[in-house]
Amino acid sequence: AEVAPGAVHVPGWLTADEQRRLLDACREWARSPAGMRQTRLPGGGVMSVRTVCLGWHWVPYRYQRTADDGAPVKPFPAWLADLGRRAVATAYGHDGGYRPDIALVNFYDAEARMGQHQDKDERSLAPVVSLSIGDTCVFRFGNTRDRGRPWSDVQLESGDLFVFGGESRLAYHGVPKTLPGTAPPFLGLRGRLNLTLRESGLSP
Ligand code: MD5
Ligand code: FE
Repeated sequence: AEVAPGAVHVPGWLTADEQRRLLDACREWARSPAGMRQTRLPGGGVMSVRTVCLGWHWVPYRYQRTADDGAPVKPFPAWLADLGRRAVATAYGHDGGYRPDIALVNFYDAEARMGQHQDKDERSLAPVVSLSIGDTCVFRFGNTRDRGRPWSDVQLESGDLFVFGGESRLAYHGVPKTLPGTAPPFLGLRGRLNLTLRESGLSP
């Protein structure tokens, strides 16, 4: 369903097998070195979400080659780029030559939230592909002007695909809450994982 221009929600896009395989991959990526960490903000705060990066390592508010522990960022696998192209083709009817080279894997425990923000640290305005696994969340899709209203709250469930491109690429958005205990039992996951695939626009 097209929620706004360029913003397409495809509920239940990932099969149970694909969700299990992505979860296994995330568990591997989460391991040190260059593993999952809570991002420190310049103002002294710490994000409640835990994040591991592939391809390029995100620190507020830019991308770098090394993780917080000084280790090289984990590679962005070719199979994940293929999945990203299939996702864009599903949402838009064609993949537009999509070549993602960054993945941010966010883990939300029962208390984690993400405040309203824009994703503007990429030099490319190619779409962001979002894949959800585990607990359902409330996703707040806002406007391009500021953090305030109007917004619409959408529930994202395990297996859902969301593609943010075109006019929606720079919309404010966040995750005001998750719904603990709603993950499908076959996953054996407490919490929520979200993978976002992006094009950096940086040289390889
Ligand atoms: C999440 N992650 O559920 C979300 C999904 C992040 C982040 O926000 O920055 O890691 S990505 C949602 C997104 C990306 C780009 C544009 C828009 C939404 N949007 O225009 O609403 O953990
Ligand atoms: Fe974001």
